[in-house]
Amino acid sequence: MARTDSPVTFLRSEYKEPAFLIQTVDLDIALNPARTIVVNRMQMKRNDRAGQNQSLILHGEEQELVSVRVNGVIITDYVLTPESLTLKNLPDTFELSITSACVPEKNTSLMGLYVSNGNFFTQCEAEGFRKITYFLDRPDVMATYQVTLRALKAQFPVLLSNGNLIKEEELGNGWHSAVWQDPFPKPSYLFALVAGKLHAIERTIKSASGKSKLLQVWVEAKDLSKTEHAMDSLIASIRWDEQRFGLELDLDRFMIVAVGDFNMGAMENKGLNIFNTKFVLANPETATDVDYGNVESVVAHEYFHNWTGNRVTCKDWFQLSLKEGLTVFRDQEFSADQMGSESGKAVKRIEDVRLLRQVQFPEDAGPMAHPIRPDSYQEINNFYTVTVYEKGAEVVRMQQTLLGKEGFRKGMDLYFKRHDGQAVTCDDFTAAMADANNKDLTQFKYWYSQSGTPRVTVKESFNDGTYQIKLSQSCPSTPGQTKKEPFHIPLLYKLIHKGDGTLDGGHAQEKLFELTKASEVITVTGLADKPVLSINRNFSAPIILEFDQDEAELLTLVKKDDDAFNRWEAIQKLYIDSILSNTTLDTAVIDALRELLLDPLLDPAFKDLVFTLPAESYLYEQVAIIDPQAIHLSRRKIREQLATSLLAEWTTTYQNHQTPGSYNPDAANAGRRALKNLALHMLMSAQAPNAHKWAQEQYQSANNMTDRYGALATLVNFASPQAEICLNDFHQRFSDDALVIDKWFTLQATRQEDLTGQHPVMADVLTLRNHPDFNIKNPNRARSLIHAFCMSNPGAFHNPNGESYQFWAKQVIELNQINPQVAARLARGLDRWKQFAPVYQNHMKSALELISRQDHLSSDVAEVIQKALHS
Ligand code: B3K
Ligand code: ZN
Repeated sequence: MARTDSPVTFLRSEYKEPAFLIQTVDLDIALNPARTIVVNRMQMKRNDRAGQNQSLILHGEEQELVSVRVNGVIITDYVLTPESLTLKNLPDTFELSITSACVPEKNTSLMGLYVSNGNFFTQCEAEGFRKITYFLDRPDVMATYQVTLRALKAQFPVLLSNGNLIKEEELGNGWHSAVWQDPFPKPSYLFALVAGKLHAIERTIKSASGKSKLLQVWVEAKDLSKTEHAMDSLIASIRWDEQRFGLELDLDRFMIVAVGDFNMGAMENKGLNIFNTKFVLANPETATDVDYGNVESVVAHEYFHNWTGNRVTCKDWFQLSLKEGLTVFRDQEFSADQMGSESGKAVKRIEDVRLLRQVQFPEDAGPMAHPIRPDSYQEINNFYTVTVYEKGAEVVRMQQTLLGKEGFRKGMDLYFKRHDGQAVTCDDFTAAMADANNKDLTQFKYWYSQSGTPRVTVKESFNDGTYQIKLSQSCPSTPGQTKKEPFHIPLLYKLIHKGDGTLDGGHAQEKLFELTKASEVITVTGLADKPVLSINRNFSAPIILEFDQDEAELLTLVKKDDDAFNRWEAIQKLYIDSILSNTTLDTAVIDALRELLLDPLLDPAFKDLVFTLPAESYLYEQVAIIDPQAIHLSRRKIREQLATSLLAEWTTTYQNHQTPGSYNPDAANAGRRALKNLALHMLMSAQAPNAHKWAQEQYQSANNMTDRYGALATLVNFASPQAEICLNDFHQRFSDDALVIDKWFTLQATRQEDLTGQHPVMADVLTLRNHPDFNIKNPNRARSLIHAFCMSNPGAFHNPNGESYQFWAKQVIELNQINPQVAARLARGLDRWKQFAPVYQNHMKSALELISRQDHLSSDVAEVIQKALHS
């Protein structure tokens, strides 16, 4: 976060114990948007495990230091820099009291204490607490907190902090106060406060051991009717963690608060989770099925952190995946269980893998590639990545696959038994898994230390009833890592019979093969004919599989595989082959797809994924030199082929998947809507005679946002004459709802490029950038237009004229001044520039250089740009 002209690199190998420990923290905060005064009283103790006579170096940024007292006596012989406060010659134990001031209303970085729509909020992870007070702002310093909040009651009637409410008082002059106590020691990054005009819905439940728990969801008054789903999701999460992992809510009260200005999704502050409104508010008119699913999984994710992250936390920020990978794995498992059916679980798995491949695989192949436990960073905020989160979750999942569900649970139990209340490492986690199961995970740990996506090549042979599978693994070199050791890769596989799909006896079972060497062979004897291999079932390892199966074999998998993931995967391979060779799909493939589309036993949500083509960013990873327009056009051609060759089926699909009656967000209904809206899109693409009329009718008569937005998206994407009227109607209808207006921006920023060149998306984006509703300071709004266009519309963004890259650079530069985290996220947009064909590459390079020439780049943006240009 700190602005820096000479970047400092932090190394995992340089971990040092803190010189002092902070046992208790007593904060007294007088809240005022223009000048907030913080009095921080800490009981300090020298750390026996660190060297003696060390100075105390406290972190502190963007504060005005008012006074420092040691054991009640004012001292002045300290050293103050823009980033630290150093005290020397201290006793072994003492009380340190620091008074400082900050200006929340000027804080646009949204880290530390800030104001959003007149209310106060905090964001401390990773290093925001140091903007509130001087502190040992590192996760291995854990203390218990008591917090007194003071504010004008009329303006800030609600005062919230972590833990339990102890006391409320009227103070005179219109001021009031509240005292909060959190009984659990925590690192500073889990501190939070909220103050302002907010209202809550409440429920009281009994936890597994019969204790009463008060649950609250706090929002602005106008949003109270959109909180039910978040509350239901919270209760479902509490129940799931009790049942699956035996983990109970430990506080008497648990609060969720929604805020409209927030850098990311949500934050797991102890007992006081703060959420982006996007992941709390939902009602049928304003939220889509996808939004409903996201609210459920983000609420679950933050709640699950209470154990994986808060009760057991990270020793340093290099261990981030210890809490994030594990918690993503837990929220994925939770959401899968909420799907209600086996095929629903497969749908969830496919969605998770799609995200991994679209975003994490490119990251792992680019200049920012890092292991899930990085060894170095310049700006920790840049390491809240899909690698740490999503690949981290895959690494946890592989441990469950290797140990079995019960073995994994034993490992989790041991992890909590050993480490509750501690700040620990990824090694401690794998040690608990290994020890509880008597399993050697030494080699497995390369997944934590090596970056890059491993490639596994499969070669088969079949002779006289003996079938051999030769597996070889390798991993491309990544920044700082040229040589890689072989990974321990769990591969689920099964042999499928070409005819009816099943083989006899022992051959019919799914098996687990643990690939540990550079190359190994699996031999199966006694087979009548060559089987079809289904391997890496359910995506058992996050690898790139290099396996040449011909169309006939892939179609056998499409038709006969009982692993839904691999059925889907076989279709993806057929799509990729056609797109990359710029051909069309064979009739046999279209026939197989027709059968799937009409199969009454298949889940509509699964069918929707079957017809969703691989993302452009994933296709880019399949070629040596990226020609984004060629890939875009060829991908569009395949979609048009799917639309026209199955025209009759899309018509019946559209008609047969209506969901009349009141809105129900459950997986079954959401799946029907997803497929129906895909059908509408296909009908438009195929220029079916009724398509425009149906889309317009659906737009007007929809009783839920999924259908209204789905219809509008179709009209806009296919430049229907009705598009503008409906867009205006949509804006007017929802003008008071910021999250829906975000959708309105995103839809226009991500629409399909007009191939005639008459009406380029870039031109619309420039107009929208000046729209009165656009506000670059609000992260959701900035992302809804700028990030959406630059990062989610590759067909329009990658224009050989290079204009959009200049636009991108200017936005990064402007955001850098306002909010370095939002800027740095956008700055990742050209990570893969060196892979692009020269005409694009040259424009990209000048855009990157334009940014790198700026003075006062934040450490966030500087790290991203410098790595893109130089690694
Ligand atoms: N732990 C937070 C992320 C904080 C990001 C700081 N730049 C949310 C989450 O992963 O649950
Ligand atoms: Zn998290």
